Amino acid sequence: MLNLHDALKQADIDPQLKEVIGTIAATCKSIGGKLRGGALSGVYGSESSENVQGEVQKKLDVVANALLKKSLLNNRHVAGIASEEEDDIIGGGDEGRYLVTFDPLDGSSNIDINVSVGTIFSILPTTKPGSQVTMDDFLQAGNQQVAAGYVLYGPAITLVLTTGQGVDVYALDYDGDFYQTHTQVQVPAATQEFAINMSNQRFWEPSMQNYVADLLQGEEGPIGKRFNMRWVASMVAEVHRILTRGGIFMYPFDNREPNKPGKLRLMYEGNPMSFLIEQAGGASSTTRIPIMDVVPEQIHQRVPVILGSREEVERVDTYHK
Ligand code: AHM
Ligand code: MG
Repeated sequence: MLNLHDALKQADIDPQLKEVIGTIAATCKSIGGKLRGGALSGVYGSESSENVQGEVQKKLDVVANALLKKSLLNNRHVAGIASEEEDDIIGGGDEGRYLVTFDPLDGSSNIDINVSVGTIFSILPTTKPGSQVTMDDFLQAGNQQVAAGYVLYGPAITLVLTTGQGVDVYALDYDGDFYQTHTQVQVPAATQEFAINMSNQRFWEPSMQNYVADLLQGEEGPIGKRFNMRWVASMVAEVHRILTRGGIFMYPFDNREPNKPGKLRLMYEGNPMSFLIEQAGGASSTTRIPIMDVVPEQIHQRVPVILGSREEVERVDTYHK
């Protein structure tokens, strides 16, 4: 069985990019170690601080962010980082050719209850190698990503990675190495399973309300098939389920806070997950355009996220035409 190091060795990508991916994987092992210890690791509970988006930070949000920040800024190939838990971008080495954006601990509401959470990352090329990074360097559309992935801290710790040549899955073994368990994962085009937080129903746009109402009508409705529903409230777990057996995940626009177009963030959640899903043959959309075509205006920008099995994502787009 190939470990991550040997799999990257064989990959036809820039050696510097391999080192950046290696750094992220190694750091996620440490984050996984903290989660394994649960309450014994002292990472349950909240901090008194809020992040830049006004969300109360969990202790593990802060710990995971600090670990990734330190290891990535120590990697000379990293020109800069942006994190869901940092107010601003942070410059790295002048010689670095890669920018890393990440959500250090996604699904924070699940930490204290011992349910799956994850780390999500996206790697972009620098637009001006050799000079200090600026915000403009980061504000690239998702279609510029050179790699993306996540680590799911569930019953197994799983790394899922794309470098634009399909999607590979690795499991963390007891000896501390990630080993490749699946290559070229494919999302089935059709599905009978959807994921959405139904408690927000009244805040959605009418077209989204209509689509979900039709899903609920099952074989008696216009879609003509029965659907099952799942909601883990950890995007990493939902995307992993979809990569494994298909499905559609939706965190659409809602008018609870009209100045925020959705809950999820483009640079740390929307783009990397869309890159993975599309590399596995699935689709992603804001309901209007492909997520990876959105040109970001702000680093912490939010975006409506619809992704998963192609047939269903296309159906959502049709409801919004
Ligand atoms: P977080 O980055 O603060 O953890 O928020 C993102 C998470 C996603 O993992 C998940 O899909 C969503 O928020 C769940 O939101 P809700 O609690 O509204 O159902
Ligand atoms: Mg998140």
